[in-house]
Amino acid sequence: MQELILEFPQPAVALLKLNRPEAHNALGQPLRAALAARFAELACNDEVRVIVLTGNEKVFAAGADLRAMADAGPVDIMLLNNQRMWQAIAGCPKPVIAAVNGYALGGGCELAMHADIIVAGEGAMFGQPEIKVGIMPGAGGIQRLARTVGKFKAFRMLLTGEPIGARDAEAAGLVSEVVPDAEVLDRALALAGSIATMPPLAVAQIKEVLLGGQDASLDTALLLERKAFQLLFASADQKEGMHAFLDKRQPNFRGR
Ligand code: CO8
Repeated sequence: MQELILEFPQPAVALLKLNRPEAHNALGQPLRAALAARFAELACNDEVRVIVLTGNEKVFAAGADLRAMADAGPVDIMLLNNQRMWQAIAGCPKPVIAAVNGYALGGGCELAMHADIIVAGEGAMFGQPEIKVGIMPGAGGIQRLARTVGKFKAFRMLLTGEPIGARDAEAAGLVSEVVPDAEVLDRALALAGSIATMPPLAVAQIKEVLLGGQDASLDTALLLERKAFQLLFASADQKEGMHAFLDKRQPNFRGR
């Protein structure tokens, strides 16, 4: 059985489904490698403009594979070179939408936080329970969580290991929107479809500037934003978008 399923449910949208239901989609090494390979491939596929990442109706992902990690030593963990797989996702230039039903725990919550938009079902649960098994998050679960929900909510989640529900996650800024459980994937695909009609160069610049700017001073980030803004005036899509507006017609963006 394939642990990661790739589908193309609509034009310009790739759908990646985590598929290890017997282990609650635990992110073992083969699944991590498959994710990295698919993200690297989709990043270079000109037919794909948006990537949707999902699990199943019960679980997004329950974290790293505890069965595979229980007896590991530090060198085993180092040799996994996990950062390479995370980098393939973090560095993806195309928008990534996580469609989350059920548990997004540990590495699963970290995976969701690698996305740019998170659509969650009302019953979704987000948490970093690593502390309960004697470790701590190691793939951004501390830094990304704290930068997203702030110090006080992050510490509560990290030090108790207790998950929070979708509504609390939304209030904390960890989720883009909450919808009924049965509508999560459809909503994520609808958002993906809408973004896929946008000019790809502007989409890519927005993603790069937002993420790059988060690590910079405000002045540097504003400079980055200004330069990217100016650069987009070199694109055919800028001319097309503005003239289509003035001509009262739909634009046809070609990514040029
Ligand atoms: N790893 C391996 N197997 C798992 C995992 C997991 N993380 N989570 C669930 N499973 C397995 C169970 O062992 C069980 O298998 P079996 O039927 O063979 O006994 C099956 O999935 C179903 O699980 P449960 O019976 O426990 O299902 P429940 O519905 O009762 O509970 C929970 C669901 C709450 C999700 C529960 O399974 C749970 O707490 N899971 C562990 C969550 C956790 O601790 N995650 C953190 C792991 S550590 C981590 O992620 C560190 C990340 C660092 C870097 C990441 C690199 C990828």
